[in-house]
Amino acid sequence: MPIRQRKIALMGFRSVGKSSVTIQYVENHFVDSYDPTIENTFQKNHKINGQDYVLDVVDTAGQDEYSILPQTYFMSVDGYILVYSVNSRKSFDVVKIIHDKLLDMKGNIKVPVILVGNKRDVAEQFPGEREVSEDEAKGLARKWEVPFMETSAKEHENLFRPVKDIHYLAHCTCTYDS
Ligand SMILES: Nc1nc2c(ncn2[C@@H]2O[C@H](COP(=O)(O)OP(=O)(O)O)[C@@H](O)[C@H]2O)c(=O)[nH]1
Ligand SMILES: [Mg+2]
Repeated sequence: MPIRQRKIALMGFRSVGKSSVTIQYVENHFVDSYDPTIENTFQKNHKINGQDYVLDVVDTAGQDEYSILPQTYFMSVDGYILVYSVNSRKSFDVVKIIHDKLLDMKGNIKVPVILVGNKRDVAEQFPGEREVSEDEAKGLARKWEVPFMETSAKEHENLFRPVKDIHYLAHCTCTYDS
């Protein structure tokens, strides 16, 4: 079978851990400080049900509520991992805005998205710092009809669920406006 190539972009507010999740996922280690302004693409190979996939994982520099998303994020990306951090309400608001923009640009077709609440370890250690409950995020994911998980890039927690979820992203049939 020929190798299939898919491109997946991590998007979200600054400092939520997009780069940490990406590097933990692709290279299996935690980086404590990573240049927050750069965008990088990593490659990871996966075998899913006997099919080889090469995933291009785009770790974007981050967005805020005012960001104008570049065309390339719509045209060539197969699936999106929208990351917020469980100790930042603002970052949760930002993923909602990004999701709206994606739907808008794609003409409201179903956009393949995974919702990820990172820094779960912080909320476990300091419950008072949690600003977004798991239930609330589950509710949003249900509304969007997308997979959701809380992760910790630091504790390497739940980062292998994306393999299953990437299966979901990789099998979405995306239609692009030409
Ligand atoms: N405690 C904790 N810190 C994290 C986690 N993920 C990232 N960080 C820290 O949060 C800061 C921002 O992470 P980074 O990956 O650069 O965020 P990005 O701007 O979204 O790419 C860094 O200091 C990371 O070490 C996590 O799961 N738990
Ligand atoms: Mg980053």
